[in-house]
Amino acid sequence: MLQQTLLLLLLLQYFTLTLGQYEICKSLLRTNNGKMWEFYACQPKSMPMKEFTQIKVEPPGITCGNPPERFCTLENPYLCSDECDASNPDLAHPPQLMQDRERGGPVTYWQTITWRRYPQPLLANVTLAWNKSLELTDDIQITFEYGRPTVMVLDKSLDYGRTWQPYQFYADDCMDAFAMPPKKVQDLSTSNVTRVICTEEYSRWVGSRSDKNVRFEVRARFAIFAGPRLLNMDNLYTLMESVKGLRDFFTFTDLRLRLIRPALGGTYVQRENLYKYFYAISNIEVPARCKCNLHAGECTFQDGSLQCKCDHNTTGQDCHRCKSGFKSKSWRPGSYLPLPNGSPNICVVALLSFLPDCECYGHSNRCSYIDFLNIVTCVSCKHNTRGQKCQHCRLGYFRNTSADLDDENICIECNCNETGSVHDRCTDAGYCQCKQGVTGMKCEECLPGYYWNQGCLPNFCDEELLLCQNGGTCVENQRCQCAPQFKGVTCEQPVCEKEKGCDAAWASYLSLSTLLLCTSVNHLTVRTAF
Ligand SMILES: *[C@@H]1O[C@H](CO)[C@@H](O)[C@H](O)[C@H]1NC(C)=O
Ligand SMILES: *[C@@H]1O[C@H](CO)[C@@H](O)[C@H](O)[C@H]1NC(C)=O
Ligand SMILES: *[C@@H]1O[C@H](CO)[C@@H](O)[C@H](O)[C@H]1NC(C)=O
Ligand SMILES: *[C@@H]1O[C@H](CO)[C@@H](O)[C@H](O)[C@H]1NC(C)=O
Ligand SMILES: *[C@@H]1O[C@H](CO)[C@@H](O)[C@H](O)[C@H]1NC(C)=O
Ligand SMILES: *[C@@H]1O[C@H](CO)[C@@H](O)[C@H](O)[C@H]1NC(C)=O
Ligand SMILES: [Ca+2]
Repeated sequence: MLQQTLLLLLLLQYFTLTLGQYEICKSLLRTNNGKMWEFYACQPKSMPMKEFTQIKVEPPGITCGNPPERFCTLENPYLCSDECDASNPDLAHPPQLMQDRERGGPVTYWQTITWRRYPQPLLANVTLAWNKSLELTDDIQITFEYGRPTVMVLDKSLDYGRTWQPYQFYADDCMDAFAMPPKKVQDLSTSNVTRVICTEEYSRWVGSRSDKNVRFEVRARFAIFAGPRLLNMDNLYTLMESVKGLRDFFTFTDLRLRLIRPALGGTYVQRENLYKYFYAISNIEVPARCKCNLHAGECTFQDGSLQCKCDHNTTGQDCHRCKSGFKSKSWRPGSYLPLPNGSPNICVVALLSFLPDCECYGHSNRCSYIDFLNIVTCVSCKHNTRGQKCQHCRLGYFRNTSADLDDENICIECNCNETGSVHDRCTDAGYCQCKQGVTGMKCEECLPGYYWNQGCLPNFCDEELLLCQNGGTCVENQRCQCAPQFKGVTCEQPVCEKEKGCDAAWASYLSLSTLLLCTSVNHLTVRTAF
């Protein structure tokens, strides 16, 4: 009897999580006016995502078996018969054994080298990538053989691995490892359910292989809203819409396990037998669904990537855009509310205005009728467009000819160089009108024979003009740098040309002494005169 009740409860739990709501995106209704579609918010089913994972382990050489290596176990450290050998399929422990299906066969696992370099830390990263935004639907469960790590961090990324943030810290002593007080998910409440905590639940040595799993608790977090048996999922869905950051908390594109210290089997590391310390993971379970913004009921694996099968005239990997031609309103995600079917927030054709023929290619949703011209024209065209149908680009912009007319980025800024161009407008092909001597699409370069100085000025001197005289050199096409004995714009004047005594000195290269000589000769001359 008790067993039956338990089974029923388990079944109920299973059904609420898997069958649930929001399964279909639309249905065909018969009405007095004929058939018509009715649309609903919809999301794909939860799947075991481990099958679609790209797994990477770091640093290189962390996987055991190259060269072959012996290891011992914590339970019986003196029985060191096990061997890891990457070249022997029966004894190899490559990373893909974390995601294989064992189907009741022997347990297969990835294993690292042992901690033979103690006291250097034994660090390893396991990165799981999906190239797709996913939403957790149940606990992440990582199964460790030969003991769970005593210090570890689970990180997540929301941007395909560009940036990372901690998801949960794990340690046998949180204060010691991370200076964080230990918490349990049961300590969380509705106000702080998205708090990143450090937990000691999954890191302690339990003396046997009985508890192998490390969890990231999703079910227990859901239970804070939906009750211990997750019967009130409506409440969870309602809060998903209203509590800031709640949906994002369960969203990710990549996960990373940072393994920091292996199982010790006791309080201290025994230096005399370091072969019993290593990491071994046999399975990583990630139950999740594709994030499709409530615009898809299915998610498929094609061309090596998960892909939402977008409905509601949306498109994109996460159904995060309106299809072209359906942009009369801006895109919005579907909503879980109102219960039970939610709001689909579909993308609609750009033809919904009351005025006839109000076509603005999605750059405006308002038209006005101009009486004396007898035309309907779009008003307040957005995205830098203008024109009766928002079909032209504003001055200072040009049209991207490969983009659809309803593309938000159809108009590209001319971006003419302020100093080099006549004005900020450009041709249909994006060419700016340049001032004299200036060239380049944006008028940012000088023609040959010109140099840049607040625009392009004709070269004063250059190798062809050979303007600098008497051994002077041309500096940046702008001025002559004269040899010491000469001056003038083109170095045409000797430095002390009137003094006879300088004649001989001009041949000399010593300018300072030349000057001194000139002055002393001067004095001399004056004195002799008296
Ligand atoms: C693991 O990843 C972190 C960044 O998340 C990086 O700082 C660290 O160096 C990596 N560790 C190893 C052993 O590659
Ligand atoms: C990621 O997915 C997108 C969209 O499906 C695809 O275009 C891209 O090539 C994928 N990238 C990788 C690295 O698989
Ligand atoms: C979350 O909030 C509850 C009370 O609302 C508090 O008792 C608990 O300590 C908080 N948990 C964390 C991890 O801050
Ligand atoms: C999407 O557009 C097509 C073509 O106009 C239409 O038949 C279909 O009903 C639309 N679907 C949705 C969900 O709006
Ligand atoms: C023009 O539009 C196409 C298609 O949307 C796009 O791939 C391309 O990058 C755009 N070109 C520029 C210069 O923005
Ligand atoms: C204009 O072009 C010049 C020369 O290439 C460059 O130094 C300057 O930064 C440009 N000005 C702007 C606003 O881009
Ligand atoms: Ca396995």
